[in-house]
Formats: sequence, structure tokens, C-alpha cells
Amino acid sequence: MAPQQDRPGDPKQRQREAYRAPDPAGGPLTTDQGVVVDHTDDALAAGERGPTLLEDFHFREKITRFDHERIPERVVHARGAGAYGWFEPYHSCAEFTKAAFLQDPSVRTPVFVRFSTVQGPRGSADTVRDVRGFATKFYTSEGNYDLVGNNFPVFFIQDGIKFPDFVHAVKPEPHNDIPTGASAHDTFWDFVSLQPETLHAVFWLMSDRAIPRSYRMMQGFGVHTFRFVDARGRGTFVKFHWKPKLGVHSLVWDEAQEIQGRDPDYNRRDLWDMIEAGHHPEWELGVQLVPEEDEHAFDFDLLDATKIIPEELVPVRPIGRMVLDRNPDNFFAETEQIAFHTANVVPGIDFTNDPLLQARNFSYLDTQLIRLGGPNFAQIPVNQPVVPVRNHQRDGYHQGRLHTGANYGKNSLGGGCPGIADATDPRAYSHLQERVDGRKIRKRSLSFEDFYSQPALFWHSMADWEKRHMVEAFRFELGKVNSVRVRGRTVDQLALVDHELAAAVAEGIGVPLPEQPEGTPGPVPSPALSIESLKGPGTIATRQIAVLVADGVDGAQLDAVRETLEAAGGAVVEELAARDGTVRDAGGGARPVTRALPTVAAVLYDAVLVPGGPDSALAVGADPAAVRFVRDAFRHGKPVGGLGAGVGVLGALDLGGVELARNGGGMVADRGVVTDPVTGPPGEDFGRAFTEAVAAHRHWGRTPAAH
Ligand code: HDE
Repeated sequence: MAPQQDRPGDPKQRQREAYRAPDPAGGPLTTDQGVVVDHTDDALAAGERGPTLLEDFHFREKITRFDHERIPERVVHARGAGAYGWFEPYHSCAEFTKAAFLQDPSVRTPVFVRFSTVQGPRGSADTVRDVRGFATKFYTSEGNYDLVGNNFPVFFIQDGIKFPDFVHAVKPEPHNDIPTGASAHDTFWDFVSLQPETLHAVFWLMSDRAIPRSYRMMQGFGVHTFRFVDARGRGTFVKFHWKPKLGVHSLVWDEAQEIQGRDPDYNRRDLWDMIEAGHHPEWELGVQLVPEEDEHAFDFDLLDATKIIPEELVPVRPIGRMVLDRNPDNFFAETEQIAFHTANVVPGIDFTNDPLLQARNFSYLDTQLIRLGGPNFAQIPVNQPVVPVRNHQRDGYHQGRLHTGANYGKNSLGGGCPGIADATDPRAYSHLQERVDGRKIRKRSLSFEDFYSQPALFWHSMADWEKRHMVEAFRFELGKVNSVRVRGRTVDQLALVDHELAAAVAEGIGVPLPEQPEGTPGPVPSPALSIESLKGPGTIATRQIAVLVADGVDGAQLDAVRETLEAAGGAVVEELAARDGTVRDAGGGARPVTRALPTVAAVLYDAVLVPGGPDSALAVGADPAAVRFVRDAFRHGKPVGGLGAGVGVLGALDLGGVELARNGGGMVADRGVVTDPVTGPPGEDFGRAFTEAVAAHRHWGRTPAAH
């Protein structure tokens, strides 16, 4: 394992040091009471073949501890992966907020981020079609601030009182607990078809945003409109956006499903491995700011979490960056026990009356009281703020502190401690003094009522290939729904967003085409919603490139390509062969094999290259696993490279009519397939074209074979 990055100045890392368990190599095994044990493989028994004795305290302790190892999993977002890192602002945000961690570009605030899926249990697969959680705990100098976001900017419901209904509908069905990690079932779509407020988030769910290539390649959103508050007490509405430095990239659905079996830990492993390898993922934090006086300036309500503020109306201003550079020491202690809460705010950040946010501000603490077994979970190292905690809240399960002094306030016997901060103390949290005046009613505001304009905006902003994927996703999901009435009702709802989409879905799932409604023009697209415009800077950093090799491979060629790809920005090149160990190159030298083909698959890589060397190419072309590898990579739109005799291997496959290089000719690049008949090191043009093809991530023009 690579050594962890050391950040001695980081207060959270310093704090963690104090909680490290004693070095296991420092002495012999003991019981929980510290008594040394010399035998742990046989229980104490009355004779060699006799009954086990109750007296065996070591046996009883060991089994009891094991029996109690599990805690309840999160009721949603049960499966996750997390890491430590830091955040730094680009400049002071004092104009809008007094939050200390957003003032000084020279101050790095430690963070822990947990990414998650929502529907599936702790042991479910990573690459399901689902929302991803993106929750960040900032350990600030003013206490903990949690930005508990998702990778979609909108949510499925407008009022938190519907959350149990929504979650029951999307979770596995109550009678048979099926399906795991999937929304493709009757109760979810029944709910959707009856609750049009779900549509906007459902459109995101049917898009490729719901199957990210990597946690490192997805956006994050605070979803709700929050408030910044400046030193004078002036509020500004704010929406938070995380933008990944590597660009936004997704899988294709067929691939995502195969990965669920090939490597259910795909996203978790990717995050872990890349941090260990020193490829520290980075996001930019941006904000959309709306002055309080513009609260009603939009044709949607800022308090409605099913709406975005289109970036054309309010641009996203970059305010800082976050880097994740350290994996946790212990999954359970840290990633599982971390407790995020929307109500963990610091001075300068406040809430709005968004009814979904208000419900969350109740729910997170409530669920943690049962999940983490009582009220003292803020003492768990990962949850502890890096500033002192002083109050009179003491007893309850798992108290780990030795408090002294009075346990009530006001007191005189404890010296009046802790004292109360002066109201003018800038460290003290003060709630924005928003005027509130109303009758007690159960009624949704009319301003929340438009359920169709923003799904239409999303749909019309998609590139053609994204639209195609969405139609396929709707057909897949609704095709798994048994109730024809639910299918039909959902298509009717889709028709209110876009008739063409509804018709394409209806055709695939065998329900009647809804009538053409009055022709309304589609909205003007918002490019910021399309993955096509979020691909990022064209980097190939951390892309996994598979090279299929066998004995006789052109070693000089391979070394040159590897050098080019690694130099072009940190691609990870792996040499795969039928067996582990080594292959002999054309000059007779031994080359280590990175992995044996039977242990991997094309879906786990971003690109594939078949190098030259006639014997190697012959063997690769004759190996069904290697041939399937290339076909799958091609089918999923991935870059495919061929060099020397390797071009012949590609030529023998029917690659949807892409043009390949010919003997005696030069390099050819067609729809992400880059080939050059050269023997030995290829020219610069091959390196450049293949690098560009990898940076583009996917090539959608390969119909009909590709997606
Ligand atoms: Fe959550 N959510 N949520 N949620 N949520 C939980 O808290 C809840 C919502 C989100 O990695 C739970 O500790 C309600 C929106 C993330 O530990 C629970 C409502 C967004 C995580 C809960 C919402 C989220 C959670 C389950 C509607 C995006 C995982 C365990 C009013 C902005 C955090 C826990 C982690 C987890 C309640 C809606 C994001 C039950 C009642 C909207 C990323 O408290």
C-alpha cells in the first residue's frame, strides 16, 4: 500500500492521531480487558472431546463482540465510500458571507466526503442507475459545516413529509424485497405516475448522470436554496455546485449492468485506488447568488427543490476548490460512522423555508440517534469538530469523556462555566432575522405547481446521444413494470413534457401512443445541463488503458506508446495477457503482465489497444476473451487502438464499418478507432490521435453497433 499523504498542519489529521488504536505489533493478543491470551483457536472444554465451558471468558467475549458487530445501515444512502481532504477558497467571500472558512485563501479547511448510492443496501453494487450522494463535512474553525448534497441538482419531491412515501416506493417491494439497487419496478413508477413533481428528478435519473464513470467525474449540488449571511446580517440566496476537475463522464447502461457483476465495488475501488496512487481528485466549488430582493424574480420558486436556477439566468461563480488526498484508516470507524446533518451550519450560512430542507433539518439527527446508538456520536473521531465542545449535554450511551464541573446552566457552583458568548461575539451563530407571518395550513404554494417546464428544459438540452440513452432508459425501466396502467400513466405524463419522447418510449413498451397535445415549442436549451458540454479539459489523467499482449509482442512499440500515454497526463496503462506472469517480447525479453484477462473485462477499462508483433497479434486474435474485450470496448463507444499486426486483429472483427489503416499506408483515426500499420515505435500523430480519442471518453457515431 502506498504511504498516505502526510499533512502535518491539518488539524483533523492531528486529532485522528490521538485515536489510533495501539500498534498491533507492539505486543501479544489480549482480551478487551487487556489480559494477555495465549490460545485463541480452541475454546476451553471439559476434555479433548468434551463440552465447551461457560467459564471461557475469552471465547464468550470474542463471540459476543462478533454478534454485535453490525449497526443499522442508513435507511437511504446505505452504500458509500469516503475520503479525507481539504478545501480552500480562491478569495474572500466576505461580500456575501461571514463564514470563516470562506474568507482566507491561505487557510485550508479539512474535509471528509462520503459518496453513496441511495436505494441499495450496504452490500449492493456501485454502478446501479441511481442518484449519488455527495456529502461533505467541513471541519471549520467555527465548528462543523455539512453540505449534504447529491449529484443531481433537483429532488423527487417538494415537501419532506412525502419522503417516507417516496423512499418506500423506490426501495425493494415490501412483499419480496426485490429489486436491489434499482428503480425499475412497479411501486416506484406507480409513485412517479401519480406525482408529477417527481418528473424533473426522474429525467435526471433516466440520463447518464445516474451511472457515473467515477465519483471523481461527477458534479455535486446542494440542491436547496440556502442563505449566505454577511457580517452585517444581510442575507443572499445561494445554491452550491461542485464541478469535477476531470470533467463529467458516465458509463453506458449495458456496461454499468455488466460491471455490477464483474466488480460491484467499481466506484469505491476507483476512488480508493486513485487516492492511494496519488491521483487526488479535485472539485471546484461554485455558487449561484440571488439577492434577497430578487426572491420572486423567477417563474419558479427558489424554495422548490424540484427546480434549478438555469445558469443562463444566474451564472455559477467559482469560489474555491476541494482536493481529496487521504483514504480513511478504517471503513467502519470513519466512512460508516460519519454522521452528516443539514442543520450542521456555521455562522454565515443559514436555511431557507424550503419545506424539503426543513424536513431534513429534523431527520438527520433523528436517524443518527438510532443508527449510532445514542446521543454521543459527535464524539466519534470522524464526527468530532476540530474546535472545543463545551456544554452541559453529558449522559447517554457511549459517553467517552470525563466531564467535570456543573452539568447545568446557569450555575455558580461551577464558576458559571461555560459562559455564554456575548451577542456581539462574531463567533456566535445568529439566525437571519427573517420576518415570518402566516396561518397554520397544510397547503402547497401555487408557485410550486409547474412540473413540466424544467423536465422539458432538461430534455431539450441533451445531445442526441444523451436523448437516445434516455429513451432506452425509460424503455428499460418501464419495460420492467408489470402494471400496464402504470406504464400508460407514466407515458401520459411524459407526453406533457415532450410528445416525441413519450412516443418513442410508448413504442418500446407496448402502450398506446398518447394524443399529440397542442404543439408547444420546446424551451431554449441550457448547455450546462448536458454532459456533452461538461467533458472538461480533454485530459486523459487516470484513464485506464488496456493493452492486449501475448508472446512476440513488439516491445519497443509498446514502450513508446506507454511513454506517450503516461506523459500525456497520467493515464494508467495495463498489459493484459491470457495468463499472469510474463510474456516474451519479439526480442526475447520478458515483460510483466499486469493482469490475466480472465480476471478482468473491457467494461473495467476506458480504452483498448492491440499492439503489433505478428505472433502476439495472432494469439490475441485467436483468444475469444481478447476478441470479446475489443468488441465490448467498441460497442460501448470506447477508444480502440491498433498498431502493426494489431490492426489486422481489428480488421477481422466487424467494427461497424470504421475505416482502418492499410498496409503501407499511414495512421487513420475514424470515430475513436485509431490504427497505424507501423512496426516499432509509432509516429507522434498516432500518440496524439489516440490521446485525443481517450480524452473524448466515448465515441457515439458508431451506429448501429454502438450505443
Ligand atoms: Fe437525505 N437522508 N433526506 N437527502 N441524504 C439521509 O441521513 C432525508 C435529501 C443525502 O453519506 C439520512 O444519516 C429526508 C436530499 C445524502 O451519510 C436521512 C429528505 C438530498 C445522504 C435522510 C432527504 C439528500 C442522505 C439517512 C427529504 C440532496 C447520505 C442516513 C426531506 C440534497 C449522507 C442519514 C451520508 C442521508 C433524510 C432528501 C442527500 C434518513 C427526510 C434532497 C448525501 O436522515
